[in-house]
Amino acid sequence: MPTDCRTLFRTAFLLIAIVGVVKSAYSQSNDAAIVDQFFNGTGQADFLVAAYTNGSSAVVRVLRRQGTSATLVAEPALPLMGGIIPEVSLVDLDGDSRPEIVVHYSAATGGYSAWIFKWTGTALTVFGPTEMDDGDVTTVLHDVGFRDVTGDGIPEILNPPEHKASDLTTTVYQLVGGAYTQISTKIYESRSFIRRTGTPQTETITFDLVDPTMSYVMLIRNGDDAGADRASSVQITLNGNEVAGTSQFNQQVQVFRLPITVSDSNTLSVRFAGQPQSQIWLAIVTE
Ligand SMILES: [Ca+2]
Ligand SMILES: [Ca+2]
Repeated sequence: MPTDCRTLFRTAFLLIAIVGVVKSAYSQSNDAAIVDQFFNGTGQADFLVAAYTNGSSAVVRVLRRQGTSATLVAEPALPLMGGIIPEVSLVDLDGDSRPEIVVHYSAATGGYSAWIFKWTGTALTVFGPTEMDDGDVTTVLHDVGFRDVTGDGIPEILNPPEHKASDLTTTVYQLVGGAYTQISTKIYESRSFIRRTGTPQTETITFDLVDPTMSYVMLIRNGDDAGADRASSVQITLNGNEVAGTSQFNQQVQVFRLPITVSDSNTLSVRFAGQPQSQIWLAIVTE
C-alpha cells in the first residue's frame, strides 16, 4: 500500500476515535458538527485541531494524539465565536512553513464568520483581524479567501462583504509586522481563468459597478497561488477594448496592474492560447 494511503487510513481511524473524545468533552447539547485535521508542521502528526459548535456558541480545540485517543491541550476562550457547520482548513499565511488554522462557521442567516488561529507551541492564539465587541474579541472576517495580491509570496486575506450587494466590496488584509492591517485595495469583482485543453476559447463575464467614475485598476495575478502554471499567451478585453495582451504576460511577472476605464455594465473577455492549465486571476479594484 502506498505511504499516502496508509497515512490516510491511519488518519481516518484516528479521527473516528478523536470525534468521540471531543464530543464527550463538550458538555453542551445539540451539537451540530465537528471537523478535525492534523495541523502541526513538524513532520509528526501528533496534534489535531477540532472546531465544534452546539448551534450557537462554538469552540476550537487543539488535541494531542496519544495512541488511539487524544487529550485536550488548548482551547481559547472566545465567547463571541459561534455559528453552525464548522469547517477547518490549514493555510500557511506567514510563510514559516507551518499552517495557520482557519475556521469557518456558517450562520443561520446564510452568512459566514471566519476565525484564523496560530499555534504557538503551547497555545492557540487568534491571528486574523478582530475587533472588540462589548469587551470580547470577535472576528471581522466572513467567507474569506487567501491570495497574494501584492506579489511578495505572502497571501493576503480577502474578506468579502457579509451580504451580497453591488455596492459592497471585498476588503484586503495584509500581514505587516506580524499583524494584519487592512490595506486600501478594495475588490469589486474577481475571477480565475484557466486555459483548458483543445481549441482556445474566449470566456466572457459581465459585471456591474455602482460608481464607474472612480479610478479602477485591473489587478492581474499570473499563475496559481504557488506561482505555478503561469500563462504566457492571454488576451484580455474589456467592453471591446484590449486591456492586456501577450506582451504583458511573461514567466517572470506574477502580479501587475493596468488602469482601466469602466461603465455601469461591463463585459470582460479572456482568451488563452499556449499551455493547458496555465491560469490567471484578475480583479477589478480601487486602490
Ligand atoms: Ca505559518
Ligand atoms: Ca502578499
